[in-house]
Parts: sequence; C-alpha cells; structure tokens
Amino acid sequence: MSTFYVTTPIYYPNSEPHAGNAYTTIAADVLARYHRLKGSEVCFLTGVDEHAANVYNAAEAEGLSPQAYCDKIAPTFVKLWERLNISHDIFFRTTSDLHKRGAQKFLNVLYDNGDVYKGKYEGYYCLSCEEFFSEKELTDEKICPTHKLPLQWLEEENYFFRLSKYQDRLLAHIDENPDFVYPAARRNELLNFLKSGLQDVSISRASLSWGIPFPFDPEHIIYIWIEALSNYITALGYETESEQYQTFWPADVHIMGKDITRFHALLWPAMLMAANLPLPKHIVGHGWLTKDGEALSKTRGIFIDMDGDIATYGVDAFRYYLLREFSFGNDGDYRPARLHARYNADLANDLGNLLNRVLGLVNKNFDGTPEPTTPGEFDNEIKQMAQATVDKLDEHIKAFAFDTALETIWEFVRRINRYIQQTEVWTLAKPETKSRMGTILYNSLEALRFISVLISPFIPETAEKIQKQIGLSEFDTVAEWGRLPVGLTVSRGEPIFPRVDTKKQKQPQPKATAKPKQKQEPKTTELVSFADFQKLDLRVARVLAAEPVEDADRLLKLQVDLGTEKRQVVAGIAEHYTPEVLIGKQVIVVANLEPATIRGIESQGMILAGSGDSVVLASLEEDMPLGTQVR
Ligand code: ME8
Repeated sequence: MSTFYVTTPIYYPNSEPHAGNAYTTIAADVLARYHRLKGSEVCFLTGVDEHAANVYNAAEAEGLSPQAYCDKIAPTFVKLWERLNISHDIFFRTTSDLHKRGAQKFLNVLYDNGDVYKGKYEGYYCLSCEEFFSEKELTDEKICPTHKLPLQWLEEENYFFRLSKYQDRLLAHIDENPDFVYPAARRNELLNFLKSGLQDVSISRASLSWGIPFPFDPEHIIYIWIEALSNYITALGYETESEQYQTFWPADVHIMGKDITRFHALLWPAMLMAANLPLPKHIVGHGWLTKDGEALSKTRGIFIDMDGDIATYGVDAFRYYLLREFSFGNDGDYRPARLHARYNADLANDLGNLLNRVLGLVNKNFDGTPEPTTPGEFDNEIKQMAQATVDKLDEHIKAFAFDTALETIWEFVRRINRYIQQTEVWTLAKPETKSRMGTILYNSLEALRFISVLISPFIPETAEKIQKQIGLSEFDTVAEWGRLPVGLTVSRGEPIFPRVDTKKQKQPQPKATAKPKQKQEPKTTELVSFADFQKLDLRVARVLAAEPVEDADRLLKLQVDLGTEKRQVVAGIAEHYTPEVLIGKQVIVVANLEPATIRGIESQGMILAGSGDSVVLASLEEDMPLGTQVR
C-alpha cells in the first residue's frame, strides 16, 4: 500500500488561530483527503509550536505560566480544525514528552556527527519570526522585513550548527530536483539566496528558560526553529524509531506560507543531511492572504471574519472560496464580495441547481433511479469527460494547483448542465421517449455521484450531502463511471446551497427616528410610443473576455462580440457571475446607449439582466447569430 505523509507548520499559540493558519491547513487537508481517496495510507500532521518567545510574552501579559497559557490556546486550534472539517491524524504539541525526548535525541545526533560547535553570536533578532537578520538584509531602521516590528539586539554565547557546510549539497539537491520546492518562483528565490552564501546558525539560547534544554548543556535551551522543524519526525516517533516513523518518513509534502519556506527548504534539509536522514519530497510555500490589500494584523485590527463568513455561507463555501479563488503560490486578497459571488455562481447555481433539477425530474417521472437502457447523443462524451476529469485533476493536485483542479471539476459540472439543456430531457416524458429520459437522468445522477467523489477532498460536507440526496446510504469513493445502482430512492432535494441575501444581513438597523423606508414597488413606468421603443438597438452578442474591476467588488469588465464589432462593457454582475462562467455566453446588449465612464473604465453599452433579489442575465432561448436584433 502506498503511503502519504503531509504536514502543516506547527503554529505559534501566542493567540488563537486566524484565517492564514486556516488557509494552509485546508490545503493540507485537501491533499490528505485526496490521497486517502486514492487508497493511500495517509498521515496528516498539524500542531502548535509552543516554546516560542512570543508565547512566553503573551502568557506573561495574562499573568499565566507559559504552559498554562498553551493549555488554554492549543484547544482553540483543535476547535477550529473541527469546525473546518480538517481530517488531521495527529495534532502535535511541542510541550509533549514525545517531542522533548525526540528533539533532544536529534540534537545529540547532530552533535555526535560533529556539526554543532560553541561560539559567540551577536545580531538583530525578531521575536515574532524567531530569526536573526544580518546587516545586509536590513534597512537603517532595523525593522523586521516580515513583521515590520523593531528588532532586538542580542549577544550571547551560543551553540552553532554548521549550516554552511551543506551549502553545496543543498544547491545540488534543489538544482537536480525541480520538484523539491514549489512553486518555481520560490525555488528561484532560494537558489539565489543559496548562491549568495550560507552562514552557520546559532541553535541555542542561554538567556531564555522557556524551551527544551540542550541534552549536553542544560544551561542552554534549543533554538526554537531547530526544535520546531524536528517535530516532523518526533511526532511520528523518531525517538524510538517507531513503526509509524518508519512507515511515513520521509514526508511527501511539507506545506507552509512563503514566510517560512527558507527554514523548510534549507535549514531543515541541512539538519536532516547532518543526521543522515532522508529528505522530504516536496516543500510547498504558498502565497500570502491579505485583506483589502493589507497584511493580516492583530495589532492593526486587519483580520478575515472567518466565523461570520462561515456562519453565512457554510464551511464548504469558505473552503471552496480559498481554494478556488487564489492561485496557491501567489498572494491573494480575501474579499467577502468575491466569496458571495463564488457562492452564488459556482456553488448555488452551477452545482446546487444541477442537483435540484435532476432530482426534481427523477422524482416527477420515475420511481427512484431509472435504468440506463437507451443510449443516445452526448452519452459517450459525458462518460469520457468524467474519466478525463479524473486524470486532469490528478495532474493539478500533483502541481498543488487547487484552483485549476476545482475549475476542471466545474467544467464537468457545467457540461452536465448543458447535457440537460441540449437533450431537453424535460420534454421526454412521453411513453415513446421515456426510456431515453430515464437514461439521461441516470447519467446525470451518475455524473453527480462522480462529481461528489471528485469534490470530496475540497468540500467534503457537500460531497456527502449529494450522495445522500441521490440515495446512497454509504459514501462511495470510487471515481469509475457506471457504479450508481438502479432503483435507489432519491430525496426530494433540499437546496445544498440555499440563497444568501447579504444585503438583508448587513443592512444597519434603521434608527428609531428615521422614517421607515417604503418598500419600493417595481416601477411601471409611463407608456412610451412604439417609435420611441424602436430607438433602442438591442443586439445578440457573445462574451469574449471578462475580468474583475479593481476596487469595485460588484463590477466586471466584459469584452463582447456583436458580430460586426467588438465592444467593452462594464456590468454590475460580479456578485452573481464569475468571469469564467461568462466567457462564451450569449447576452443581449443595448448597443446604442451613450458610452459612459464607470470607475475610470469606458463602457460602450449595457447588458440586459433580470434584476431583483438576484441578477440573471437575459438571453434568447437558443443561440442566434451575433448581432441579431432583439425586438
Ligand atoms: O511560523 N496568509 O508559526 P506561525 C497565508 N511556528 N498563510 C498564513 C498567513 C497569511 N496571511 N499568516 C499565517 C510559525 N499563515 C512557526 C512554524 S513549522 C516547523 C514552525 C500561515 O504561527 C502560513 O502557513 O507564524 C505561515 O507559514 C504560518 O501560518 C505561520 O504560522
């Protein structure tokens, strides 16, 4: 049986977990769930890095011992992971005896192998990074490049690790293994850094008491990063070389933010080389989540309202948004309006409506899952696309491209929506076509089962709901076409993504003195003459390109083809449609509207849409040649 070992960083429990920690952990969860689905024996490790100076300080500020403080904060991580449906196998604490003994053994091995020596260190130190910075990395203000906080000058007698000795081996390893560090940009950064030369690192602290004592000099404690990185083996039972350790080491994937990739891709592998242990296979350093373009910061009150958004949209929508919206290696700006748009467009419309529609048709026309007796047009294509989707998904997951992985699944979701449309299955209830209807609905249900398997690593709760609704009592994890049994009782279909009206929720309560606002009736405007109506030039157009408008959550900038010319139109539909859903769609454009400039962008026309509580684009019942007049 193949094995798969994935880890997140162990987070500092100096405060409760935040959305940045959630982002990494959700991504690791997808990998763990995906590999379980494929039949691997998986170990998924996460935990907390307790011996940090920032933990010590936070404890002191609350008048607690560091241990008591950790005992209070560590469970808040576990609680969040439960809330986010994280399927970790080990939640590891570095104050555990297993870790303490393992870290001390590891240090003994480094010492015995001759890579630890005593020396004097002085330099600028960041308490939040737990890292020394050299003069050349700093500006005159001596501010931490990551945390933007003043650095402390530290001087002490320390033990050092001969990191410089491993420079050439590290360079060769990263050079020869293009897959070792993801994404490529991060790998290049590391290669450049390596080429500029590695210095030995101090690995002990004499001035601190909160930590694990050096095994051969109890006056010192082990430098937090050395101790923390070793958690990836100590948690498995390195100390006793347990069966679990032998099964899972080396790790398949260490996943983390770009802030700490260097520790994982240089220091950690060098330590493992020094201990003659095998290296992890992949180091994945993802981008940074921001809010309104700013770094998340507790002190500055910049945070992502996870609880609020999960309460409104559900945990799966939150997971989906993080994984689908951002390219994993790049930074991503968290915007509630985009979460709302993804919820409506991808989850409620594309997937939720598909499920409801299919269940509705099955319930109305059949007694349970119909038999697929009458093959016809598109059936083979659907089946082949299902298989192709599995293969593409695998490629994307191997490249840690969660966004394209989900997009690939959604192409299949949209194809099934189109299958229903193209076959006009709802018109086939007559006796002579009923068996074809049954086949199309069987295929649609099987496609939904298939989709539920593929989405289960990303949005596990939804995957289960879908299988329950199509009548499966036990979750079927196999992505092979045709497994759905005939004759299952399908449910009536509860919406899996019920409509969310954020306007209602976010509207401030009217003040007591304010006049109650009259509910606005839809305006029945005054009559216009036929001649006036004829002045409007409405045309069929196709959307060629669509993109969000910077700093305008509601707007999309579209390029549309009117047959004879191309136009740019700005439309206020970003909360209801994602750009990729629009591309290729036919729409109706008011072609002779005066151009207007919206947020600095010229809009040459207007797209028609039904506009009430939600917004739905107007189109003709069937595609027509571009430029056709609509009257
Ligand atoms: O560095 N966007 O712990 P930490 C995305 N204990 N990810 C973010 C993020 C953001 N804005 N903020 C935090 C430590 N993260 C050490 C690790 S491992 C042996 C020791 C995530 O609590 C991201 O994964 O500061 C980042 O690398 C990690 O939290 C830092 O967590």
